[in-house]
Amino acid sequence: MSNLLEKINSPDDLKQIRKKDLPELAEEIREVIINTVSKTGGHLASNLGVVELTIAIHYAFNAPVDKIIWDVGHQIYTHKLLTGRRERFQTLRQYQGISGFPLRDESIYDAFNTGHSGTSISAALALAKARDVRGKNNSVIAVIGDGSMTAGLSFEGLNHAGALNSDMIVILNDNEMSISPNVGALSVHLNRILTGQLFNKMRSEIEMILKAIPRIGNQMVKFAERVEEAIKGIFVPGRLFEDLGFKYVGPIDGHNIPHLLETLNSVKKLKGSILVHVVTKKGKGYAPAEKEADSFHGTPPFDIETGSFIKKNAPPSGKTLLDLGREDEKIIGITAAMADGTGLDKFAAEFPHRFYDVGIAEQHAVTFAAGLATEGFKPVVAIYSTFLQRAYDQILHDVCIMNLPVTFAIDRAGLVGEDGPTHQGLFDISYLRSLPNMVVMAPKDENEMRHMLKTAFDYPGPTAVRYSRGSGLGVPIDNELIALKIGHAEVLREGEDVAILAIGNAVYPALEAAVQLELGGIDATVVNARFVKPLDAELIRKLAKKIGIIVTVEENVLQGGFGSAVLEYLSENGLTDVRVRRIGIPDEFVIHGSPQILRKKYGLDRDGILRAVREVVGSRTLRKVSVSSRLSREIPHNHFPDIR
Ligand SMILES: Cc1ncc(C[n+]2csc(CCOP(=O)(O)OP(=O)(O)O)c2C)c(N)n1
Repeated sequence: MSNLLEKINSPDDLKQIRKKDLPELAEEIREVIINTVSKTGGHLASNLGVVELTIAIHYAFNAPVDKIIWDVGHQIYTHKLLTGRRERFQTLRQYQGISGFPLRDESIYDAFNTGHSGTSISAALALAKARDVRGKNNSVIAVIGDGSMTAGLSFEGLNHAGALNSDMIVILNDNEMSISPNVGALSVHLNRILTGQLFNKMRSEIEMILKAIPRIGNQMVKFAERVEEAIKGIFVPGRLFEDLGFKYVGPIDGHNIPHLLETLNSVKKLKGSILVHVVTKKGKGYAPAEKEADSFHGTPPFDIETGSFIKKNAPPSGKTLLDLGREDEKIIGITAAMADGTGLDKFAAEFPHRFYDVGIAEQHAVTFAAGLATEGFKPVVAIYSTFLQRAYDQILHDVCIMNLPVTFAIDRAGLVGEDGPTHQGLFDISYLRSLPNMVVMAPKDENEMRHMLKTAFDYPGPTAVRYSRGSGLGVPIDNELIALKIGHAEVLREGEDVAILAIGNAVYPALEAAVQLELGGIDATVVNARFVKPLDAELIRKLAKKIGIIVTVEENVLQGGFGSAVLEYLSENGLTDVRVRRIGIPDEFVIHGSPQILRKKYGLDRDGILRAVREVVGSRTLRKVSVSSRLSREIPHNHFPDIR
């Protein structure tokens, strides 16, 4: 195979490749993507589906003068390979390597940072308007999947763009999949367009056959046309988009480069808002990903030969929600296009009538849950921390003000890692604890998570249980689920020199640090805080008075987080002579990298906690304490397994 890709360092280089060689380039790109993602993990299936489309876009348009905005941005690997990041592609998603998403700081070809669904049309419209104001004539293109098109924000963008009729192009990449098969009326509409195309094909074939019938053939064709007129509304393709003010073009085969080029070269000359409907196959060109596009949507490293994953574990919350669902038929599971990732797929399989995948519609998911709660049900919204951000007003306005018993099962809270700043779950403690009525908890391990979810369902108001990504620490699991006492922490270790108050997955590193501190003559109390809200005020008061030095540890931003809650309590209760050190994420966005590396960077691992405690305890005279190994036996070995 000649190496076409090696010659490409920019879209200008791409344009030197002969059109007839572009399919070969597509195959090379597929090979590089499969090889790299098999080692780094990443969004394989989505990327394999848009190789030809991306080549065609860069061939037809003139980036970076023409602006391309990738919705979600997870499908951007071919774009990266064609825009000067080929040599660094092996570093994909690694700490200090290239990002798996568009980053303006990384390349002039990345016009807008993305990560969450549905932002591309609004952003593209803005770039189009800015262009108009400046009197320029570059193209602006938003590339958006059919899954992301279901996001409310996408419709807001379409609605505004159609009304302004600005010159912009929306390329709808329709693979009939979100992460799982796409859901909702829009997906039915798109499907109908495709069926309509089949109908058109069938129609011309039938027409030919009828015309061939001697004498009555032409009459029958006329009759058929009249029938067709009657059902036209059903089959006018893209009617929805046309009504929203877009010119609809399509559907076209997203793997046929000549056809794509012809279409894109034509539409770039058109005025107004254009929607190009492109049909692709998710996972195209790699059989295991074509077959199981959902498993290969976001994949850990895998074996190319067999397509088996090196490690892929189900989130333990899935089984717990299923167990609780069996106990209480009022529990309703709700997810926003993340049934698999949140483990709700198990619940869905057993209770299909008590489960809703609402599509990429977090706001709707929360208000829908609130409505069900007013009717006496116990909805659980299983969602990732970062995506719940989008539904903040719904949590406030529709759940908390009415004090409704909606449970938020918040997965991927804390450092999520390789997906970078748009995906880290570092804000939920802050944004939830400020809401009246909300109870906020975080378990130290998967066993406690089970009890917390039980606690949540038993509580008559809104609750949030936030836990980190992964399959858990491998601790023993209690069969019986018991509700915890709201607002009560767990003292894991008693020492007199310093009190370490840790929350969630920071608890075990804090315990490990305490073991090390003991070796160095510092005797630490370690508290598993369990609740961010309400805090265990009585315990904190006691520790403040007795020990006088407090270190808080949390995988959340420091502003407004758990440590802030402790400080607020101390300040409001006149406990101001306590020395406090907060460990957490400072006032910055956390880039991509493995959670292990990031924990080290931000001092959230054992050594970081150790250092911080030593600093804050400082020169205070230390008593000699006997070395004990009792705790090290209690700490699970693998408490931050490198799982996804
Ligand atoms: C607001 C938000 N919710 C959920 C996600 C998680 N997510 C990432 S990609 C994806 C599916 C997107 O489907 P589509 O746009 O059709 O792209 P495809 O992967 O099928 O190409 C989802 C649900 C997200 N990125 N943003």
